[in-house]
Amino acid sequence: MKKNYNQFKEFIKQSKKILILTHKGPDVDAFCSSLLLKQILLELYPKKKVVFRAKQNPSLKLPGMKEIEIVKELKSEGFDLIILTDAGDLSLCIEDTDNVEDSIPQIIIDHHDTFFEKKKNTVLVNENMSSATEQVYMLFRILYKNEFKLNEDSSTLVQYGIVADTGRFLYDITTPNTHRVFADAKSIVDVDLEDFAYRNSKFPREATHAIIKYLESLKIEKDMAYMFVDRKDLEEDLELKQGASEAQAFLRDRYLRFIQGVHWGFIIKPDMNTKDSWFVSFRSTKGYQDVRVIAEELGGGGHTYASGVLIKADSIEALLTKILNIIEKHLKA
Ligand SMILES: [Mn+2]
Repeated sequence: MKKNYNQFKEFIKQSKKILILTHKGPDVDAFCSSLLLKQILLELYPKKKVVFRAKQNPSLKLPGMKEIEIVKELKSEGFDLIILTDAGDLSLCIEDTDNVEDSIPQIIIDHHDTFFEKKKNTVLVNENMSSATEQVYMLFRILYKNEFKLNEDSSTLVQYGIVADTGRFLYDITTPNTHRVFADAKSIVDVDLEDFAYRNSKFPREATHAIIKYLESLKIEKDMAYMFVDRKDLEEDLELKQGASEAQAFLRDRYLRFIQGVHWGFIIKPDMNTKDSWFVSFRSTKGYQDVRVIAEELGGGGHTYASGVLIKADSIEALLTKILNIIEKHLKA
């Protein structure tokens, strides 16, 4: 048995109150892996207290989502173990205003390529799988063997998490094991994937105004495109502020790389919680640009063709200069 697997079990056994957290702005895999983890832990250890806290609900219906504790501020008081899913470091899960003790033992269950400095009292489980959901499933499958059984709810979570993060098995993070795990889950309950993919790709009509604003900023340089909205515009325009996140996700996933001649690029959104922080998301078509190295140099991380960074800059102009300089450097390299 792998050493970190045994450590995982030890950490769980020694704890009484477990807090599950996932990355900020959680996606489907973040929610599915967290909910799956919570459900399995409660089945295996009914006497332990297991709480999953987040600042927002999933945008579509997921089994067990009613048990998510929605909070304004994340707090770790009273817990003796923190488990992070779909994130490699606590800093990706909390904001400055949150109250989470870094000294509490931590288990990190992740699948991203970016690795953080290892801290004391921390167990890392990351075998670079397709999704955090697949990693949670494999961990329990191997550690608990026949004690661990899927039911309808957990099978649904496994399928949704994998389908969301692999883009319905299109991305090359999909491995034979991903298909095996999916097959295990599908033999318990057959979820309607077409319906799920459709619901998962909906966006609110309120995002339209923000989409227009973003498109006004579109710049294309050779095979790269980028878009942004400025913090000043966001502060003065409530409609833009409310739609910015959805617009950013829509344009990032379904517009940026789909312009003829464009293969990669980035999109910027101001972080409204801190006055000088910005989210920058990079995306590339397979085989074109390694955007992870660019994000890493800016202090972020992710996958080769999908990466991101939360970055500080005084103005949108200063931020763009910083990003474009690093891009230029990597293009020459
Ligand atoms: Mn993920």
